[in-house]
Amino acid sequence: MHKLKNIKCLNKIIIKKKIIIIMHINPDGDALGSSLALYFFLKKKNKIKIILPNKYPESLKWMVIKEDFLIYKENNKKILKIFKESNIIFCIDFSNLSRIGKIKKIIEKSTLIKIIIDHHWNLENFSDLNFYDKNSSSCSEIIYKILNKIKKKISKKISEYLYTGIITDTGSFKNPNTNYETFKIASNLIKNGTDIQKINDLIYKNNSIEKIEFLSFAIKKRLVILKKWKISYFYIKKNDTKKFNLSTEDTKELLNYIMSLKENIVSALIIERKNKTKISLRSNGNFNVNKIAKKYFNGGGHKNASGGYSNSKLMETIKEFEKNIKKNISETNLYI
Ligand SMILES: [Mn+2]
Repeated sequence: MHKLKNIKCLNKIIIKKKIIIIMHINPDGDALGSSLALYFFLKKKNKIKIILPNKYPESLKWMVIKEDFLIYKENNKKILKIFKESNIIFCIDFSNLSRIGKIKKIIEKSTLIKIIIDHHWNLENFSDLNFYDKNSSSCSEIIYKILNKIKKKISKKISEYLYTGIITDTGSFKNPNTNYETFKIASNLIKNGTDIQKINDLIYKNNSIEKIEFLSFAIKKRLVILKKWKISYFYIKKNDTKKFNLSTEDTKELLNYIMSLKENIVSALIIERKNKTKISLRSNGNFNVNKIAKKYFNGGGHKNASGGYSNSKLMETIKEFEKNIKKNISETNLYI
């Protein structure tokens, strides 16, 4: 990972090229932050387009730029043309083609140079060059390391995008993916001029009334706490977010509320989608949710944070989830 050879190779090929930067579906702060940091870094010497499979959440609108930004759902013909004319494609914050919706087919057929920069667990072998580190807190952290090795001074603007990526993916340095390197890099980004107060306000003081109303609804109607088992979870039905004019990305932070419950072992967010049910799992201490995600939900991740999906309906998935978690908690004899 981050072999000097790879970085030198990258440095050679990123001049006078037509470049596509693409991020995963339902983009988050890290996907947008690392993509935009890379965009501003490459912009002087290359022509670049940033492509999103679907729209970003309203709460992250402040990160978005007007030019060179295309959403697949609204510009699919134009995007096909861009793919034909480009030389390089950067896959940012994903390394599995299942994460980009319909664009998957275009990338599979394309002969462009494909470069992965990512930290997710499910790396797929489709690229020509990889900057992959599943122990990295965020994609932004990896991009920082690359830019730092290329030895260009990292501007304030780029630093702020990377800082945003790091704090959103680590939950402001609270999640288990936070480590010594994360703080070291964040501190360098602050040294480069990042206005931490401004970024914190944009992220944490940016709630809409709808979001607070949704939170209140979810706590009243969609929260299950199994006290005896120290399990708590939210389940979200297909139309729940629509009623509040929100996207699925806006449900993510529900997990933070239940993770803060004293002595909680497992927290989950179970979301009904079109043809499947998505599940995000978090645990405290030694309980390994990665195993659960792998074994029962076609997924994976890390010991304390992982996710997956089920092809069953919402209520069936909830049943499966409860059954399997209870079984595993009993087996590991965690507290009984
Ligand atoms: Mn990320």
